[in-house]
Amino acid sequence: MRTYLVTGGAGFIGSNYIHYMFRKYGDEIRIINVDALTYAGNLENLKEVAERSNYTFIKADITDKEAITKIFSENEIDRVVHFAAESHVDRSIKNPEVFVKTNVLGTAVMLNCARESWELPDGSYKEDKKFLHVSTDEVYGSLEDDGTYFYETTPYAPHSPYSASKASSDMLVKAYIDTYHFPANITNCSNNYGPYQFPEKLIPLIINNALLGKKLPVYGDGKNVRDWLYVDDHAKGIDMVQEMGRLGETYNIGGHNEKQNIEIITIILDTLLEMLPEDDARRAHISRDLITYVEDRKGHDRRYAIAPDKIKAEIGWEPETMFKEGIKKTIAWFFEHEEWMKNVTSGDYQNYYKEMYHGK
Ligand code: NAD
Ligand code: TDX
Repeated sequence: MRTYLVTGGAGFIGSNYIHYMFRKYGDEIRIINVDALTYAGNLENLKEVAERSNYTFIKADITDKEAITKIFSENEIDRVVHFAAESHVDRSIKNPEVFVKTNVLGTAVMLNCARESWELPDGSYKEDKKFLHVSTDEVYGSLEDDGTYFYETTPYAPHSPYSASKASSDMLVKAYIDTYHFPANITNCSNNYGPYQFPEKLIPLIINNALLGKKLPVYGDGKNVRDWLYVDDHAKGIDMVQEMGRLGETYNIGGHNEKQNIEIITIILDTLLEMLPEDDARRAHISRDLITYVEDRKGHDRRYAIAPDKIKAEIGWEPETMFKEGIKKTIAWFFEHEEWMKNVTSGDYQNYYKEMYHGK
């Protein structure tokens, strides 16, 4: 039975990945989820799998070398899937240091512990060991509105402290591949959306605010473009790259679904009205009047767009969920999980929101 060590599995993409993997492989695999449970980590995301005999949760910080070494020494790990990171650009602008600590130092610790556990005295590796580093398209910088795309060969040009820290972590993985022939892949993915996404990110924030009749904050002119991918499609891509990708290679994963932020917001408003029952009182306040233009994000990247040609040609992965369908599934999930939203937006979230949006 193959054993996976998943880092950051209590966050948005990590928890969706764990659900995906158990749906796909059932009892054929074992998953150990290591997560420090920062503000973004939530064990409620995993309550359906918590009792499985082939699932274990360990609360640990990936920068804690001793704790990570212990996990490798007590378990025969076959796959590492490394999600754990500080992931929100706006937070990185306010507090960059924790991004360097978790994203760069944490990745170094994960790489080093895996290498120490997997490397044989002659410099080769135990059979069938693989490390997948989950990264972002933001490392490539910003595109103009000119129909160009990010490719695996696009030079790195990160702008925010978040993307600079992710770029550094990618460089470390590449250094391990080149220096130690370390058995790793990197995936650089576009913006994800779907169940369990923390409402500091655009889509869940807009859904939550619209349902509460709160203003919908749009940065700058609202015409920045992101390439949205439904999170299950990402989870599938990660698994396919790890099992079918060429070791040492980077694969871009993207939705082929570019939209301006303002388009996303109007689609969400229209879909909410389409889906809410006729007698639901919240319909009365859901309108475009809630859209509020606010100060732009510092260093705001204009456009991200991925051409997922390599992953399609080599591995056969393609995005499967059309945005119209994905956003309906996402909104339906939020309707069914009002308690989840209430829980994650109580406490610290209120302070974050007040500071970030000046009480608007
Ligand atoms: P998230 O913020 O929702 O989750 C991050 C998880 O990592 C949380 O569970 C948190 O508790 C955990 N974590 C943070 N610091 C830790 C530490 N020091 N030790 C152990 N655990 C720690 O993030 P996400 O949106 O699920 O993103 C997951 C990964 O995917 C990240 O590496 C991110 O850069 C990458 N990514 C995200 C997107 C996106 O659209 N969200 C797109 C492309 C790539
Ligand atoms: O209130 C808002 N208003 C607004 O206009 C928020 C939260 C965002 N925005 C804009 C900024 C971006 O142009 O919406 C766009 C999307 O913003 P985020 O959801 O914060 O995502 P982004 O900055 O694009 O980064 C995301 O995708 C790549 C993830 O957070 C990263 O972890 C991932 O690497």
